[in-house]
Amino acid sequence: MSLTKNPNVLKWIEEMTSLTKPDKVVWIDGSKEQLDHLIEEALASGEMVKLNEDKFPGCLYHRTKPNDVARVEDRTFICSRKKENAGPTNNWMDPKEMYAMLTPMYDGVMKGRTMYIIPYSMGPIGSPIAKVGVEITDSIYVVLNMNIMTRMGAQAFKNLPDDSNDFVRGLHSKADVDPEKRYIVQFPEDNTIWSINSAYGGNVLLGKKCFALRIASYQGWKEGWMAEHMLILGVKKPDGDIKYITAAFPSACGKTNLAMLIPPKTYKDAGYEVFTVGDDIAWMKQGDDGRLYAINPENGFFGVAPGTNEKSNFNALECTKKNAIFTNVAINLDDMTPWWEGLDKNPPTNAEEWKGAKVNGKEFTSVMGDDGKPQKLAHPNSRFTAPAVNCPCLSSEFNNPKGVPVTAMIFGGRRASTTPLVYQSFDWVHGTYIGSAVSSETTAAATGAVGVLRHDPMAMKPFIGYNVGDYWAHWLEMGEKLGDKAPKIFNVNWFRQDENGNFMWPGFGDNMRVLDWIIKRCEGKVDAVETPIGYLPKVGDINLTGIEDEVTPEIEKHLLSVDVDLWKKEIAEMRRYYNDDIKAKGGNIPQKLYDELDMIEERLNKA
Ligand code: GTP
Ligand code: SPV
Ligand code: MN
Repeated sequence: MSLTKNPNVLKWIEEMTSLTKPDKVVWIDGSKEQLDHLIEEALASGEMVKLNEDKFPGCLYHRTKPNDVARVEDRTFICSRKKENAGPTNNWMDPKEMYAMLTPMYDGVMKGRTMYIIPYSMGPIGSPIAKVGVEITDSIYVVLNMNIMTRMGAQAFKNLPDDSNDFVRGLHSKADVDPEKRYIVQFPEDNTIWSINSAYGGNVLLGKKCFALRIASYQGWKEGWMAEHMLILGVKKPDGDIKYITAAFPSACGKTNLAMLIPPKTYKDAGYEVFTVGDDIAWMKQGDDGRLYAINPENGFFGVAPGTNEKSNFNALECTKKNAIFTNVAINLDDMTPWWEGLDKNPPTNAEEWKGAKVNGKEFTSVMGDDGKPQKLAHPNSRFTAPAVNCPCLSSEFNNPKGVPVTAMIFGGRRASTTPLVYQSFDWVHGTYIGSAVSSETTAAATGAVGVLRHDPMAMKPFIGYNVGDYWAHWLEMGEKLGDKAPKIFNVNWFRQDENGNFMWPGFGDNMRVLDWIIKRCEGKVDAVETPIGYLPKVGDINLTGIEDEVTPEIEKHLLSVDVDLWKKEIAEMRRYYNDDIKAKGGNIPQKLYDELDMIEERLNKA
């Protein structure tokens, strides 16, 4: 029985059904009975494994194919009608050709399978910023994850008037999970996503990267709002006032960790608290008062498991304790609990690693992989899917349909050298330049080499659904619209290393000290040093109470220094990037960004 009368939805479903030819069609209404039944089915088929009901009530385990463990950027396409609208950061194919190539692959792909139709809302039901999607899939894993990550089921259609065509059509089939035939395709002008031959996370939970970033960034450009790869957090100060901050870091560079930060003792004692609104995606619109308001379109967290422990991210660990799904971690067979590197120092001795091989944990860590490194029990991009309601520090504004007002925006990445701990842009235009200049050492969140420095503008390189030049111009337009109510823009780097490759900044909870400086800057309560690259903290203005032993005056100076020679190289590389990687390949870089580049270079030459 269908859950809507909307003729546009029904017509599309009819077309997709006759294309994929499932044995059975099931509308996901979101009821507990229906979900319980699906879980039973997935347990019976082995698709999901039940974890320890006492220690991890309602939690499930899932293993993907070893060739299907991360986003596949080389197989991800933006199919706008004109190639120049996809721009230099995206793979492109003519939509007609793409549909023609994929249609035979979908033809009859669901024979012998059940088609699940998942209506979902990105954003709180009733929010003027929220949008509706419908995902068709042949995977129960997708249904169960979408149930955590979105507001799913019949409720979603409350946000879609019966005559509306404003919903995103997502078609997913795991097909044969053949990596050679894997395609993740966005058709921004059709509000459509087609994903085939994967059953992993960001490739198949179509509400997340495909809709909430690639399609939504395009919609935001057309409709005058922003969809960004940003966490949203609130810092409550001792005076009770809460300041909201968003931060864009590339995949696996610390968004979930910062979003759920626990302040160090000196801040807790003073009365500071941190609340999580979102850990990955922000949709932002100008409010009636002229300020920028942010909602988290998601309803759960799809977080990196390795490295998550009681000390590094207590709140994230708490999130995973009930009704969560674990993907590609290891299982301790003694008590059916999940395990990953960095959870604790006791790898299970009777375990199954992420590929399913039975291992003795202590012995296993001495087995060498193809890369010549000791094998891990959990895949480096193994993840937990956890309901937002589990989060001990979830913001009371999480479901606020208006969103939260943004005071500051932060960019960052993994940079072993060059980039200081924190600096502030001179203004919005300079901040936009800083966003365009984000680069970071690659991680396991996407397939390909790890640890290579690459440009990742606004941490959105894999997610901008249109021409990056137009995207930067849209940032500048938003700044003009917001005027003096625009959030202040900062850059941070938690990953600066010493000559032995050790991180120089303790990070995690101690990042609160940097947030404190950022807030004080926004309030005009602290001075700064004007440098060629922006405003830096004066030595002594970052509160180091309690970590003086770790962050010695020498380290502090180093973290807050601008090495003019390194920065001249950085600027030369940016000019090369703008010219060769963007402009020469069809990106229309706004003149204002070139002007910023010139001004920074001039300041560096004078320094
Ligand atoms: P996506 O979900 O892929 O978008 O990732 P994310 O940006 O949410 O990254 P996450 O918070 O999951 O962190 C990824 C990795 O960075 C984990 O291994 C963390 O332990 C590590 N990390 C996070 N914050 C810090 C920090 O302040 N310092 C250091 N050294 N490592 C950090
Ligand atoms: C990321 O890679 O930025 C993620 C995980 O948040 S995924 O959903 O796979 O994109
Ligand atoms: Mn992400």
